[in-house]
Amino acid sequence: MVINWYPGHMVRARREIQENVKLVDIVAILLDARAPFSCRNQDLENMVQHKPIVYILNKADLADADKTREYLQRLSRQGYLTAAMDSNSGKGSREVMQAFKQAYQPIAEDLLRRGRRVRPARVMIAGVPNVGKSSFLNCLAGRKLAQTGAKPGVTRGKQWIRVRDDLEFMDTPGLMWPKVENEEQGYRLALLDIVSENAYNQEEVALYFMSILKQYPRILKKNFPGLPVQDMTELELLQALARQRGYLLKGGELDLLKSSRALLLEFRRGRWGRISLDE
Ligand SMILES: Nc1nc2c(ncn2[C@@H]2O[C@H](COP(=O)(O)OP(=O)(O)O)[C@@H](O)[C@H]2O)c(=O)[nH]1
Ligand SMILES: [Mg+2]
Repeated sequence: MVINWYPGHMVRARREIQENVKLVDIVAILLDARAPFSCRNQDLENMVQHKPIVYILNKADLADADKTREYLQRLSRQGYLTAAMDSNSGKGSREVMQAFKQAYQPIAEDLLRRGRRVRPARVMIAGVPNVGKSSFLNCLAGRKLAQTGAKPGVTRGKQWIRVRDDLEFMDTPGLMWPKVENEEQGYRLALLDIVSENAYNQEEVALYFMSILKQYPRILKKNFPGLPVQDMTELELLQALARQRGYLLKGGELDLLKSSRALLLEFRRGRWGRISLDE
Protein backbone atom coordinates (compact mmCIF):
# COMPACT_ATOMS: atom_id res chain seq x y z
CA MET A 1 0.00 0.00 0.00
CA VAL A 2 1.47 3.29 -1.13
CA ILE A 3 0.71 6.36 0.92
CA ASN A 4 0.81 9.70 -0.76
CA TRP A 5 2.77 11.59 1.83
CA TYR A 6 5.38 13.61 0.03
CA PRO A 7 8.80 13.71 1.67
CA GLY A 8 8.38 17.49 2.04
CA HIS A 9 5.21 17.02 4.08
CA MET A 10 6.88 14.53 6.36
CA VAL A 11 9.84 16.81 6.96
CA ARG A 12 7.48 19.69 7.75
CA ALA A 13 5.24 17.59 10.02
CA ARG A 14 8.25 16.31 11.89
CA ARG A 15 9.78 19.77 12.30
CA GLU A 16 6.48 21.28 13.41
CA ILE A 17 5.93 18.64 16.09
CA GLN A 18 9.53 18.94 17.23
CA GLU A 19 9.18 22.73 17.66
CA ASN A 20 5.72 22.68 19.19
CA VAL A 21 6.45 19.97 21.71
CA LYS A 22 8.96 22.31 23.36
CA LEU A 23 6.12 24.69 24.20
CA VAL A 24 3.89 22.23 26.06
CA ASP A 25 3.82 20.21 29.26
CA ILE A 26 1.80 17.29 27.95
CA VAL A 27 1.23 15.66 24.56
CA ALA A 28 -2.19 14.12 24.02
CA ILE A 29 -1.86 11.54 21.26
CA LEU A 30 -5.22 10.66 19.77
CA LEU A 31 -5.70 7.13 18.48
CA ASP A 32 -8.77 5.63 16.89
CA ALA A 33 -10.28 3.43 19.61
CA ARG A 34 -11.10 0.77 16.99
CA ALA A 35 -7.43 0.18 16.17
CA PRO A 36 -5.24 2.25 18.49
CA PHE A 37 -2.04 0.30 17.91
CA SER A 38 -2.38 0.62 14.15
CA CYS A 39 -2.62 4.41 14.50
CA ARG A 40 0.66 4.83 16.34
CA ASN A 41 3.75 6.16 14.66
CA GLN A 42 6.69 5.17 16.81
CA ASP A 43 9.11 7.56 15.10
CA LEU A 44 7.03 10.56 16.01
CA GLU A 45 6.28 9.29 19.47
CA ASN A 46 9.99 8.98 20.10
CA MET A 47 10.28 12.71 19.40
CA VAL A 48 7.91 13.53 22.26
CA GLN A 49 9.14 10.91 24.71
CA HIS A 50 10.65 13.51 27.04
CA LYS A 51 7.17 14.94 27.72
CA PRO A 52 4.36 13.03 29.42
CA ILE A 53 2.10 11.38 26.84
CA VAL A 54 -1.60 10.80 27.38
CA TYR A 55 -3.16 8.36 24.93
CA ILE A 56 -6.75 9.23 24.05
CA LEU A 57 -8.73 6.41 22.44
CA ASN A 58 -11.16 8.58 20.52
CA LYS A 59 -14.34 7.45 18.74
CA ALA A 60 -14.89 5.01 21.59
CA ASP A 61 -18.61 5.14 20.73
CA LEU A 62 -17.84 3.22 17.52
CA ALA A 63 -15.54 0.65 19.14
CA ASP A 64 -16.15 -2.71 20.76
CA ALA A 65 -16.23 -1.80 24.47
CA ASP A 66 -14.51 -5.01 25.63
CA LYS A 67 -11.66 -4.45 23.21
CA THR A 68 -11.36 -0.81 24.28
CA ARG A 69 -10.89 -1.94 27.87
CA GLU A 70 -8.17 -4.37 26.78
CA TYR A 71 -6.35 -1.74 24.71
CA LEU A 72 -6.47 0.74 27.60
CA GLN A 73 -5.03 -1.87 29.93
CA ARG A 74 -2.28 -2.74 27.49
CA LEU A 75 -1.26 0.91 27.16
CA SER A 76 -1.30 1.53 30.89
CA ARG A 77 0.82 -1.58 31.43
CA GLN A 78 3.31 0.09 29.10
CA GLY A 79 3.33 2.98 31.58
CA TYR A 80 1.13 5.50 29.78
CA LEU A 81 -1.80 7.54 31.00
CA THR A 82 -4.92 6.80 28.99
CA ALA A 83 -8.58 7.66 28.52
CA ALA A 84 -11.35 6.62 26.15
CA MET A 85 -13.36 9.42 24.58
CA ASP A 86 -16.34 10.15 22.38
CA SER A 87 -15.76 13.63 21.03
CA ASN A 88 -19.25 13.86 19.56
CA SER A 89 -21.05 13.47 22.88
CA GLY A 90 -18.27 14.44 25.28
CA LYS A 91 -18.49 11.09 27.05
CA GLY A 92 -15.10 10.38 28.61
CA SER A 93 -14.06 13.99 29.10
CA ARG A 94 -13.88 13.57 32.87
CA GLU A 95 -11.41 10.72 32.50
CA VAL A 96 -9.46 12.78 30.00
CA MET A 97 -9.24 15.70 32.44
CA GLN A 98 -8.19 13.33 35.18
CA ALA A 99 -5.38 11.95 33.01
CA PHE A 100 -4.13 15.46 32.18
CA LYS A 101 -4.20 16.37 35.85
CA GLN A 102 -2.20 13.29 36.72
CA ALA A 103 0.32 13.97 33.95
CA TYR A 104 0.82 17.54 35.13
CA GLN A 105 1.09 16.82 38.84
CA PRO A 106 4.85 16.10 38.99
CA ILE A 107 5.51 19.22 36.91
CA ALA A 108 3.32 21.38 39.18
CA GLU A 109 5.00 19.96 42.26
CA ASP A 110 8.40 20.74 40.82
CA LEU A 111 7.37 24.36 40.11
CA LEU A 112 6.13 24.71 43.68
CA ARG A 113 9.31 23.25 45.08
CA ARG A 114 11.27 25.88 43.21
CA GLY A 115 9.01 28.62 44.54
CA ARG A 116 7.46 29.27 41.13
CA ARG A 117 3.85 29.96 40.27
CA VAL A 118 1.92 26.99 38.89
CA ARG A 119 0.56 28.00 35.49
CA PRO A 120 -2.14 26.18 33.54
CA ALA A 121 -0.96 22.92 32.00
CA ARG A 122 -0.30 23.32 28.29
CA VAL A 123 -1.33 20.48 26.03
CA MET A 124 -0.61 19.70 22.40
CA ILE A 125 -2.99 17.38 20.59
CA ALA A 126 -1.40 15.10 18.00
CA GLY A 127 -2.42 12.21 15.83
CA VAL A 128 -2.79 10.82 12.32
CA PRO A 129 -5.45 12.28 9.99
CA ASN A 130 -9.12 11.78 10.82
CA VAL A 131 -8.77 10.47 14.38
CA GLY A 132 -10.81 13.43 15.59
CA LYS A 133 -8.21 15.99 16.69
CA SER A 134 -10.37 19.00 15.76
CA SER A 135 -13.52 17.42 17.19
CA PHE A 136 -11.74 16.62 20.44
CA LEU A 137 -10.42 20.16 20.76
CA ASN A 138 -13.82 21.69 20.02
CA CYS A 139 -15.54 19.29 22.37
CA LEU A 140 -13.33 20.05 25.35
CA ALA A 141 -13.17 23.76 24.60
CA GLY A 142 -16.96 23.66 24.58
CA ARG A 143 -17.30 25.70 21.41
CA LYS A 144 -16.56 25.72 17.72
CA LEU A 145 -13.19 27.42 17.45
CA ALA A 146 -12.49 30.03 14.85
CA GLN A 147 -9.74 29.30 12.36
CA THR A 148 -7.33 32.04 13.28
CA GLY A 149 -3.99 31.37 11.69
CA ALA A 150 -4.86 31.40 8.01
CA LYS A 151 -6.45 34.86 7.70
CA PRO A 152 -4.22 37.75 6.67
CA GLY A 153 -3.66 40.27 9.41
CA VAL A 154 -4.10 37.73 12.19
CA THR A 155 -1.09 37.67 14.46
CA ARG A 156 1.09 34.67 13.84
CA GLY A 157 2.44 32.55 16.64
CA LYS A 158 0.79 30.11 18.96
CA GLN A 159 -2.69 30.70 20.22
CA TRP A 160 -3.68 29.04 23.46
CA ILE A 161 -7.20 27.91 24.07
CA ARG A 162 -8.19 28.05 27.68
CA VAL A 163 -10.23 24.96 28.51
CA ARG A 164 -10.33 25.44 32.25
CA ASP A 165 -8.47 27.56 34.79
CA ASP A 166 -5.73 24.97 34.93
CA LEU A 167 -5.63 23.75 31.32
CA GLU A 168 -4.91 25.18 27.88
CA PHE A 169 -4.61 23.62 24.45
CA MET A 170 -2.36 24.65 21.62
CA ASP A 171 -4.73 25.74 18.84
CA THR A 172 -3.03 23.74 16.08
CA PRO A 173 -2.98 19.97 16.47
CA GLY A 174 0.17 18.11 15.47
CA LEU A 175 -0.44 16.09 12.34
CA MET A 176 1.32 12.75 12.35
CA TRP A 177 1.51 10.63 9.25
CA PRO A 178 0.41 7.03 9.41
CA LYS A 179 3.19 4.53 9.30
CA VAL A 180 2.22 1.31 7.56
CA GLU A 181 4.35 -1.62 8.61
CA ASN A 182 2.39 -4.51 7.20
CA GLU A 183 -0.56 -5.27 4.97
CA GLU A 184 -3.05 -5.85 7.77
CA GLN A 185 -2.23 -2.53 9.35
CA GLY A 186 -2.70 -0.88 5.97
CA TYR A 187 -6.15 -2.43 5.67
CA ARG A 188 -7.10 -1.21 9.13
CA LEU A 189 -5.96 2.32 8.37
CA ALA A 190 -7.90 2.19 5.11
CA LEU A 191 -11.05 1.04 6.92
CA LEU A 192 -10.69 3.89 9.39
CA ASP A 193 -10.30 6.36 6.53
CA ILE A 194 -6.86 7.35 7.73
CA VAL A 195 -5.10 6.59 4.47
CA SER A 196 -6.60 8.11 1.37
CA GLU A 197 -8.83 6.21 -0.99
CA ASN A 198 -6.41 6.19 -3.92
CA ALA A 199 -3.83 4.29 -1.85
CA TYR A 200 -5.75 1.03 -1.69
CA ASN A 201 -8.01 -1.37 -3.47
CA GLN A 202 -11.50 -1.08 -2.00
CA GLU A 203 -12.38 -4.70 -2.69
CA GLU A 204 -9.31 -5.97 -0.85
CA VAL A 205 -10.17 -3.80 2.13
CA ALA A 206 -13.79 -4.97 2.03
CA LEU A 207 -12.64 -8.60 2.06
CA TYR A 208 -10.43 -7.80 5.03
CA PHE A 209 -13.44 -6.28 6.79
CA MET A 210 -15.39 -9.48 6.14
CA SER A 211 -12.62 -11.40 7.93
CA ILE A 212 -13.07 -9.06 10.90
CA LEU A 213 -16.84 -9.58 10.80
CA LYS A 214 -16.26 -13.31 11.14
CA GLN A 215 -15.14 -12.50 14.69
CA TYR A 216 -18.59 -11.02 15.26
CA PRO A 217 -20.90 -13.94 14.35
CA ARG A 218 -23.90 -12.22 15.93
CA ILE A 219 -23.56 -9.27 13.56
CA LEU A 220 -23.10 -11.58 10.57
CA LYS A 221 -26.15 -13.66 11.41
CA LYS A 222 -28.27 -10.55 11.81
CA ASN A 223 -27.18 -9.06 8.49
CA PHE A 224 -27.22 -12.26 6.45
CA PRO A 225 -30.31 -14.03 7.77
CA GLY A 226 -30.67 -17.62 6.67
CA LEU A 227 -27.16 -17.94 5.28
CA PRO A 228 -24.52 -20.35 6.68
CA VAL A 229 -22.27 -17.38 7.49
CA GLN A 230 -19.80 -19.39 9.58
CA ASP A 231 -18.92 -21.57 6.61
CA MET A 232 -18.75 -18.80 4.02
CA THR A 233 -15.54 -17.26 2.72
CA GLU A 234 -14.95 -13.51 2.76
CA LEU A 235 -15.61 -13.39 -0.97
CA GLU A 236 -18.87 -15.32 -0.60
CA LEU A 237 -19.99 -12.86 2.06
CA LEU A 238 -19.23 -9.90 -0.19
CA GLN A 239 -21.09 -11.59 -3.05
CA ALA A 240 -24.02 -12.24 -0.72
CA LEU A 241 -24.12 -8.55 0.16
CA ALA A 242 -24.19 -7.58 -3.53
CA ARG A 243 -26.97 -10.09 -4.22
CA GLN A 244 -28.99 -9.03 -1.20
CA ARG A 245 -28.89 -5.39 -2.25
CA GLY A 246 -29.25 -5.96 -5.95
CA TYR A 247 -25.91 -4.38 -6.76
CA LEU A 248 -25.51 -5.65 -10.31
CA LEU A 249 -23.45 -4.68 -13.31
CA LYS A 250 -25.03 -4.23 -16.75
CA GLY A 251 -24.64 -7.88 -17.73
CA GLY A 252 -26.24 -9.00 -14.46
CA GLU A 253 -22.94 -9.81 -12.79
CA LEU A 254 -22.51 -8.88 -9.12
CA ASP A 255 -21.07 -5.40 -8.58
CA LEU A 256 -18.47 -6.13 -5.94
CA LEU A 257 -16.90 -2.69 -6.14
CA LYS A 258 -20.22 -1.04 -5.28
CA SER A 259 -20.72 -3.51 -2.41
CA SER A 260 -17.22 -2.82 -1.14
CA ARG A 261 -17.73 0.96 -1.22
CA ALA A 262 -21.02 0.68 0.63
CA LEU A 263 -19.54 -1.65 3.22
CA LEU A 264 -16.60 0.65 4.02
CA LEU A 265 -18.83 3.73 4.26
CA GLU A 266 -21.28 1.96 6.53
CA PHE A 267 -18.57 0.60 8.81
CA ARG A 268 -17.12 4.11 9.23
CA ARG A 269 -20.54 5.43 10.22
CA GLY A 270 -21.02 2.68 12.77
CA ARG A 271 -23.87 1.04 10.81
CA TRP A 272 -22.38 -2.44 11.27
CA GLY A 273 -22.21 -2.02 15.02
CA ARG A 274 -19.36 -1.49 17.44
CA ILE A 275 -16.41 -3.27 15.89
CA SER A 276 -12.71 -3.10 16.71
CA LEU A 277 -9.89 -4.14 14.43
CA ASP A 278 -6.66 -4.50 16.38
CA GLU A 279 -5.75 -7.84 17.94
N1 LIG B 1 -18.48 8.73 16.14
C1 LIG B 1 -17.48 9.61 16.36
N2 LIG B 1 -17.05 10.37 15.35
C2 LIG B 1 -16.05 11.25 15.60
C3 LIG B 1 -15.46 11.39 16.89
N3 LIG B 1 -14.48 12.32 16.81
C4 LIG B 1 -14.46 12.75 15.53
N4 LIG B 1 -15.39 12.11 14.79
C5 LIG B 1 -15.65 12.27 13.34
O1 LIG B 1 -14.47 11.88 12.64
C6 LIG B 1 -14.26 12.71 11.49
C7 LIG B 1 -12.88 13.35 11.57
O2 LIG B 1 -12.85 14.24 12.67
P1 LIG B 1 -11.84 15.49 12.74
O3 LIG B 1 -12.04 16.15 14.06
O4 LIG B 1 -11.99 16.33 11.53
O5 LIG B 1 -10.43 14.73 12.70
P2 LIG B 1 -8.95 15.34 12.53
O6 LIG B 1 -8.59 15.16 11.09
O7 LIG B 1 -8.08 14.48 13.39
O8 LIG B 1 -8.99 16.76 12.99
C8 LIG B 1 -15.39 13.72 11.49
O9 LIG B 1 -16.40 13.23 10.64
C9 LIG B 1 -15.88 13.71 12.94
O10 LIG B 1 -17.23 14.06 13.05
C10 LIG B 1 -15.96 10.55 17.96
O11 LIG B 1 -15.49 10.56 19.11
N5 LIG B 1 -16.97 9.68 17.62
MG1 LIG C 1 -8.60 18.58 11.91
